[in-house]
Amino acid sequence: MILPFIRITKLSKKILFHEDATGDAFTDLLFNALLGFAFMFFISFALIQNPQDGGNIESKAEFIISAEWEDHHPDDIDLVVEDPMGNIVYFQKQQAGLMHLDRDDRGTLADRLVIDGVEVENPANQEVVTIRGYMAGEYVVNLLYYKSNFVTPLKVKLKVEKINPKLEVIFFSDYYLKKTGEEITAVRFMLDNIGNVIDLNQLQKPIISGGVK
Ligand SMILES: [Ca+2]
Ligand SMILES: [Ca+2]
Repeated sequence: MILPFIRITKLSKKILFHEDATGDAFTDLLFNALLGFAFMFFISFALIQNPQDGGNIESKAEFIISAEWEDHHPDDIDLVVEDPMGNIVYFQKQQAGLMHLDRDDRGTLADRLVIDGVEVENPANQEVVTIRGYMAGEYVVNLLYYKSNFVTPLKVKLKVEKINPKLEVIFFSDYYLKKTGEEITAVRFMLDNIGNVIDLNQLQKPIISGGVK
């Protein structure tokens, strides 16, 4: 595709310019530069993808576990989740097995960022763990009160959602956590080998003893 283009530009050059050797060298340089730009232009177009062709980020999750507490609240709640293989995901290990901690929400800490010189705040307090592929057995979902700033208990809303084949809330409950270091088992859920929830219970199982951080 490039060769015919070269021939055309050389021809145009002869038709348009009748100059001496110095001028000819200059026009050669000029046309080579133009040719270079034309080539880069062509490559740029070749690399542009149709937005409908791809580039989609596949967000695959089978289960989503979320903990939410009051907006603008400075306290830090952590999710700690253990899978049937004993993998544990939490703030110090954000990926374990097929589980992923999407964000360690630390209350109001790190909720502010500066965009173009303007400070923007995300007031939401929400911590989310996604389970991207399930296995048969029991998952344990714990809440850890990492940082308490007040004497009144903090209300935390915990939700477990099953994504496929259709979105379904398999567990939802509110908890009141009282003090720094407190770790409670919010729910345990048992899956069969095709991802059906076959048991739910709240037998307590500390995963991070003493609430270390
Ligand atoms: Ca947290
Ligand atoms: Ca927050």
